[in-house]
Amino acid sequence: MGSPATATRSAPEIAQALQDTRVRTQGLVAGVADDDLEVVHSKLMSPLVWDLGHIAAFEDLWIAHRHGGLPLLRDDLMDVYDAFETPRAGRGELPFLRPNEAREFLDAVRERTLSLLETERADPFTYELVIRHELQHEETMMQTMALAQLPTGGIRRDPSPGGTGLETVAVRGGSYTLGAVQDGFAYDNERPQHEVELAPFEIGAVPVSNGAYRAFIADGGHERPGGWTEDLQREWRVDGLHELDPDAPVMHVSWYEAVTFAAAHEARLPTECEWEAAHQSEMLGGTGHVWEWTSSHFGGYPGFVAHPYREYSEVFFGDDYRVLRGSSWATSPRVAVPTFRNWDFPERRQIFNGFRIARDG
Ligand code: AVJ
Ligand code: FE
Repeated sequence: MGSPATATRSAPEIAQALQDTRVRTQGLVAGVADDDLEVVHSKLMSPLVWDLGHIAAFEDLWIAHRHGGLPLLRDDLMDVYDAFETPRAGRGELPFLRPNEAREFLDAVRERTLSLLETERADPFTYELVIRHELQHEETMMQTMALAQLPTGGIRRDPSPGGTGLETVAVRGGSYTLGAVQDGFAYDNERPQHEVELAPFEIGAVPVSNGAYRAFIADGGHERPGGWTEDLQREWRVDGLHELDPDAPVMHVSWYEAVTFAAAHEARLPTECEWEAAHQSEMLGGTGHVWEWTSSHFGGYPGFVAHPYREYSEVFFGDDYRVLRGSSWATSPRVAVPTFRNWDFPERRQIFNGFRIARDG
């Protein structure tokens, strides 16, 4: 897990962060042929070039249009790049920009962004929103690239933390203050900061390793009833496990697999409150390798207030999603703050997700 990003304030700092982020985006796709940018590699993911156009459209909407009061650069493209209106599955058929057009669109939007930054009093929140949005889409693109077996622009997994993930550390019960402080950038779902009362618990010293997971499968773990709901096919990640580094955290496992593994080890998943409390207690090893499933559903903290980017969190609250905590090898340190909450459907495994176990203390 990276150190929390210091709040960006001055215009030169913002310009630098925008630039660094764009260099990272361009580095990711630099070695990808135009055909591979345009094709739908997985029905779970957008074509990579859609992400590029969407990054530009989002930046123009928030900076030049909403913050600067200018008309949109490409009003005609707003529906194509509205993630909420157009689910990923249908994006292959959209009239999105071709690779060269998307690159030009990114440049044209950025030009307006930078000139606004010089002439207007910059609102750091909006710029930070745009920077982190692009960084998050970089990870989305890396998921697509991993599925398509395309190289991820020099960004690789870190060396393994070691450990099986079956060893646990004890965390004291009591009161913990969770969520993001009032100052600085945070997503609305990280606020308000609030107190929770936790019973003592144990949590995995590191995420569960490939080796421990492989032993579980070899032992017939995937024959267990597990946490599957009836409408979901039992789908286990059993192939190719022997080719993986046994000491690396297991990756691309669904929430159901994680729950079943934990139950087989007389354990459970941590709640997201437990995860954050353990992180505060400086007990968590091996963070920053994989997103870690928790048992928690995604919802608003007590007193939740949606921020102007309403579609970021609130529309996903409810029983459909599970929260993941921490960050993966593909997450920018600027995004990977300890209060950050990620979420996905429990059957999903295309993200860089693993898990650690927990037990009542
Ligand atoms: C926080 C990773 C679940 O990809 O759906 C990007 C991030 N939101 N653009 C997602 C996001 C809008 C979001 N996750
Ligand atoms: Fe987005």
